[in-house]
Amino acid sequence: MSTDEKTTADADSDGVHDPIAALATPYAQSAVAVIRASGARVIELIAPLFSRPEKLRDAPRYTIMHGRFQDRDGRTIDEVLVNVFRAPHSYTGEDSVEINSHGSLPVIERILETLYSSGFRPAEPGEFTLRAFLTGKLDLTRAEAVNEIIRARSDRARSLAMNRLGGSIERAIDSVKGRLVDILARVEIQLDYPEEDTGEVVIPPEVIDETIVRLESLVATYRIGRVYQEGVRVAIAGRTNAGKSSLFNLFVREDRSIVSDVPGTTRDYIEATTIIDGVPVRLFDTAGLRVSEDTIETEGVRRSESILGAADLVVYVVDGIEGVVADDERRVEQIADRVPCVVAWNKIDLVDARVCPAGYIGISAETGENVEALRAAIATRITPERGVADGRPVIDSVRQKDLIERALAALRETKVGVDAGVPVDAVALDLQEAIRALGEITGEVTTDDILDAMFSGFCVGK
Ligand SMILES: Nc1nc2c(ncn2[C@@H]2O[C@H](COP(=O)(O)OP(=O)(O)OP(=O)(O)O)[C@@H](O)[C@H]2O)c(=O)[nH]1
Ligand SMILES: [Mg+2]
Repeated sequence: MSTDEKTTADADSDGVHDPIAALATPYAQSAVAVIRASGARVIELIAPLFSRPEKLRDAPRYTIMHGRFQDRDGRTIDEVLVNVFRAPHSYTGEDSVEINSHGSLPVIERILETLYSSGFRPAEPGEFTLRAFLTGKLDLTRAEAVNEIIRARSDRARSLAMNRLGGSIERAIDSVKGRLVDILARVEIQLDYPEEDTGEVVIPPEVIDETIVRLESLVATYRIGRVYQEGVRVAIAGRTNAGKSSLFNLFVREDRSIVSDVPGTTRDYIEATTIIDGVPVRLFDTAGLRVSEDTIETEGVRRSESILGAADLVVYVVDGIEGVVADDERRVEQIADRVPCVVAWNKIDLVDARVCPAGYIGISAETGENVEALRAAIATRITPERGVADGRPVIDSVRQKDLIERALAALRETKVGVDAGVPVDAVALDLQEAIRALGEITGEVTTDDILDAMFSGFCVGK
């Protein structure tokens, strides 16, 4: 290990227990605000600022107390609830205090000022969670999951992050790593004590193969994690007057886009977000695709084409009254060449649904008839490996993905070496590299730079 690396055991020697405090709720007027403090001597430092100092000092492991929070001159700032969590029974693993005050901006400011002039310093983003990691309460995958829950943009993303917070990634990595460590240990004994007759130590190729398969399937889940977190871009396209804006409004449940019987109503694209089957969707209504003399409309069509170019899925709407024309066929073909495309046959309230061409989903954007079927068709195309994601660890961190890939590269090298009969000491280096990369995922081995990069993406107060 190089000198700037640390393990969880170093937390004390690094002096990370200095008292920190921060607002954990938004800086805005609200019913209640939560101010969080953690570190050495927090209870001692806060006691003189509370109307019942002795009670606070004597509070057992987790206690809620009602009283007044005061400035250093004993003037009451607000009536508060103070929650005491004694180490190690706290989020950070240190002594911690949470002050629930009224969610008033002057109250929040005065309490923070008082804390900052009484021995606390403002916490850095993610510093409470960093401490939880340093005191061994959370490994890095769970620490990342905390941030992923906060940032979840759909219920599905939340549930996948909860699964990670429960340790699914940590367990998956540890179980893979454990087997590699066993092999390496035997190899190292042989290298360190060549005079001992340990028998010939071989790296079992089947274990390497199996580990590669397991890591490959874990890394493949990154795509699933991303879709649920970042969402997808869905564009509604079609000729003018097909009913694109009507459908757009139906999906976003409000009259966002202007609907009229004048062809060329939508001249620029309109964007809104919605959720389809747990996936956050950026939905785009586009200008009807047609050749126009009007320069503004032509520009709108150009923009719409570029939106279509960047979409992950296109819903192509045909006006059922006019039917599918050659222009539609050409465009659908062009689009489907590049991205998944769902085709809808609109206005079935006016036309006989039986004439709906094969492959098209007959809908009415006006009455909402059969729009659920369209929604379901969109869902199956945008939610990847739906069943697969259930209960299985799904990664959502580029850091974890990169490290798994690093471990995989090292294991593939190991395999090449083993297959070619390379001496075991040379192969051991690749194996060590794989173990090291896996250890970085959970944070067993880490550096300040890695931690800084990771926790700076957190909210202050978390
Ligand atoms: N009866 C009926 N009318 C519809 C339906 N969908 C849309 N319309 C009508 O068709 C006309 C065009 O609808 P829009 O949603 O503005 O069509 P658009 O595709 O956005 O048109 P442009 O923006 O001009 O390209 C409006 O008068 C809508 O009320 C439908 O399912 N049934
Ligand atoms: Mg429109």
